[in-house]
Amino acid sequence: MRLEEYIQDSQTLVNKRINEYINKKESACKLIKDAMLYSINCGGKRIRPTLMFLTYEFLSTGKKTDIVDAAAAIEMVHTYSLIHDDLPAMDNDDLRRGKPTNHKVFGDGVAVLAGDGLLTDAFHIISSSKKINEEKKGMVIEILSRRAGSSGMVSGQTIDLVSEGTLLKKNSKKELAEQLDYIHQHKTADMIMAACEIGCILADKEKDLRSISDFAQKIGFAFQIADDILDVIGDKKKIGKNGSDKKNNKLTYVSFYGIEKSKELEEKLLSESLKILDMLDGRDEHKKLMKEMAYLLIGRDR
Ligand code: GRG
Repeated sequence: MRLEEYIQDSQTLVNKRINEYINKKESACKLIKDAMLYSINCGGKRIRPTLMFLTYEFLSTGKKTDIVDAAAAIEMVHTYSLIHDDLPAMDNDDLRRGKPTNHKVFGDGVAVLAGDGLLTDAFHIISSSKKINEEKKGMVIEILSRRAGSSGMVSGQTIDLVSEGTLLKKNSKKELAEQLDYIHQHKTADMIMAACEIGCILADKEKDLRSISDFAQKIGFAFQIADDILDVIGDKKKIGKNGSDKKNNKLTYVSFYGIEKSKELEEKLLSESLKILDMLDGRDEHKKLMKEMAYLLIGRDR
């Protein structure tokens, strides 16, 4: 199977499951369902669900549909984070996924609640799943809540938020470099790690968890460096948002290391991640797709 087909198939599956799940809610009010589905249906590459499916299928003989509830959950958590990130109190962006941001359409208050709804329901879709076995549910929830919560993405976002204007302050170079890695690790890499770790756990391959985490951490970092580069040199239409890092005086790889060095770091992380994959046993077809996915994350065709 070609990677494009694999991604499309993953997108279709996850979109269908999230829409079905939200539409079916009887006591949820129409406004919150509309606001949640607006951001879900605004596009989005579904990178995290695709990585979860790939890791699962690489390490087991199962198929995507077995774990669709976990894949839907991680996309719901991701979409919540984007809605909140775009709010005036955070990045104050008008465009996301090429469309007006949630708060531009529904107002700030409803956008906060749409994010809250997606986050909370993500844990409900897992806990009420008829497909994930009971023992595994606890493990999946533990990983997702740890990587998305205050030990993970929320702290990355917090430091990112308060780092605005940091470049103007007198922090030492070493402190800034540490702060930058902290942001990239937690804001971005943690959710990529959660996707692959959950795929690995659901495949019943705890023995491979360390290697899968390392692989995911490297591609997660590389993905964020690529995003920093795109914010500066990317085609606004293609990336579906206006570059706002410079405007917000953000500490990014590009602002700290410059474009050339950022590209070098991205390449190094990519090649290290591929070496980790090479040491793992699994279905060859999926290993190949995972490698292609790693290239795609940094915006390169293989
Ligand atoms: C609000 C707690 C909280 C966290 C927000 C995801 C995030 C953290 C902020 C968004 C800004 C940003 C550049 C984050 C880095 C991760 C990243 C590149 C997100 C965009 O993910 P994609 O490219 O987006 O997968 P799509 O739209 O394709 O889903």
